[in-house]
Amino acid sequence: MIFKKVNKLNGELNIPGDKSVSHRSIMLGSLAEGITEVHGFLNGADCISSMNCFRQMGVDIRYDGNIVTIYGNGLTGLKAPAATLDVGNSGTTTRLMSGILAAQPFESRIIGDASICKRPMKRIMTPLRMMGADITSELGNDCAPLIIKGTTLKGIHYDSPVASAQVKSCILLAGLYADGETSVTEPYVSRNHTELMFESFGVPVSVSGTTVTINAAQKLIGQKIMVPGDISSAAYFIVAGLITPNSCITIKNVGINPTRDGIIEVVKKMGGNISYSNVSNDVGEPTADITVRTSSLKGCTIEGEVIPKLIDEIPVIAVLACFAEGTTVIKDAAELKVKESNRIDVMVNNLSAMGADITATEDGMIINGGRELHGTVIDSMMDHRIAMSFAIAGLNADGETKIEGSEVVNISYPTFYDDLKAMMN
Ligand code: SPQ
Repeated sequence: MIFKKVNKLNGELNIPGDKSVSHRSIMLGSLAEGITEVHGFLNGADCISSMNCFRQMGVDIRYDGNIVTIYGNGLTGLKAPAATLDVGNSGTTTRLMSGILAAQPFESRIIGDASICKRPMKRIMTPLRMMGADITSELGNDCAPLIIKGTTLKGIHYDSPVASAQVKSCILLAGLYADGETSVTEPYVSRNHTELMFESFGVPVSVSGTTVTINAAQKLIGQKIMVPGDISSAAYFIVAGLITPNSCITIKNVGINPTRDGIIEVVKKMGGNISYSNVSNDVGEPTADITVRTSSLKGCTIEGEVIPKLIDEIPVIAVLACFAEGTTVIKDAAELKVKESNRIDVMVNNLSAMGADITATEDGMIINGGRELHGTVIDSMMDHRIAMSFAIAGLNADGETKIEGSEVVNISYPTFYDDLKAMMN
């Protein structure tokens, strides 16, 4: 796919459903009693992987392209899958589902694509084993394929070395089945969609600072879930509206959960013209329409507790920083190295190739903004967030920006290019 400079972007759009919430709706709906109806489900490859895995375990999940209807099997009703569970490219499916599988009365095997087979699984294997789980990495490299022999679990307290919602959620899902109390403390609060959804399915959750505690559940009760628009997907349009001349973009019904809204905080700190309207707290996850306008931006430092609140937006924030006056420093973000690609190296190499002044550090990057970008060939490394970030950079660079592997946006935002094109009219 090729991108060229545009001189304006204007319009309104509805962003697809939140990926994190969509995954969790499939998992909790499958474990619930009764029917769970999911509105606004993200029809992206990762969430479809979750759906197919639970179908393989005997859950009747129907999707008409609009509403997902899950006829839950109850906490103890999953069936042994007849074949290996394939999670595709989805880290969330791998890690969250492992917590559930650890407690089932059957053995399962998880595989995924080349990227999944390189992502670290020790971070979930360690706490799950502390709970009594039998989980092994088939190749002995602490990565997938994983073999999980379900067994009886006991509650633990786990001090997580990383702020990771996938680690936290894996332990909490295992905790639904564990004997006694299960709690997780994180260095900083990570996204809390699992906790919010537990509460709505009838599982009490207690939160104190960065510690979350639950007890074994008796049952989950099927729910109606309204999935908000994904702020991680909205981020590309937020940045596009800020850096492209003569632009005004309104993104409707975006999830603004305070554990996910770090990009808004950063945009405000950089002096961006961004505002909320139609703020709603009605449906479990808060939402708002977000409007952005072309802005003069200044660099800033992004570090500490805001990092887990914008971890997936850092690639596109790096693009934003190239269009700000002065220096932007991103720290405490070493987690970027273990995503679908090494997002520090891939951003630094590709933005450097476009002419940006950007340097990689151990746990982030330093960007001196204000240099003109020029088009080049970008290898997406089959990472959806890299492809979308460089589409936005390409619309603001001289010459042609060619993105290889551009189809990878299917993972989280299948209609991304169409939605972007609609802003150019
Ligand atoms: O599911 P996957 O592949 O891990 O997806 C990513 C993404 O960019 O879409 C990360 F690469 O999002 C993660 C996110 O980084 C989704 C997630 C969740 O739903 O719980 C939590 C974050 O990961 P982590 O490792 O910080 O818990």
